[in-house]
Amino acid sequence: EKMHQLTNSAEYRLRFEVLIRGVWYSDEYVHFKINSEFEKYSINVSGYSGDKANVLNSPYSNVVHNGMKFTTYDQDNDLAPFNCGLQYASGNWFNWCGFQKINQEYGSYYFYYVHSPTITYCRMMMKRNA
Ligand SMILES: [Ca+2]
Repeated sequence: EKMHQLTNSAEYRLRFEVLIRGVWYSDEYVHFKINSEFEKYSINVSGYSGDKANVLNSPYSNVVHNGMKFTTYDQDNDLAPFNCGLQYASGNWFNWCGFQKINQEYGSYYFYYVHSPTITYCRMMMKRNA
């Protein structure tokens, strides 16, 4: 709810940072908005730049996160016939589950095409545009 309020009060950007085998990678969207509770806190991003992957706009349409509603273990708002939040033990803007799984349980899944044990650190940050 706070992210919705903030991103609708001003222009915000969203940044992903991951540390993989000792190297930091970042991906950024210059426009970032979270819609209202009525819209299930769906996400809208545009203006990608970065050096790893356009993680919210995968080339595979069934895992594009952009425009998706937020799913949790008890709120199935994704497009899969099951709950991706339960399946992957996380909350996310799942489509038919995901491409980016930054909140996912450690040890068995993937992020940026990389098996998660190789990721030392990952974070999402938002910042008001100047
Ligand atoms: Ca579902």
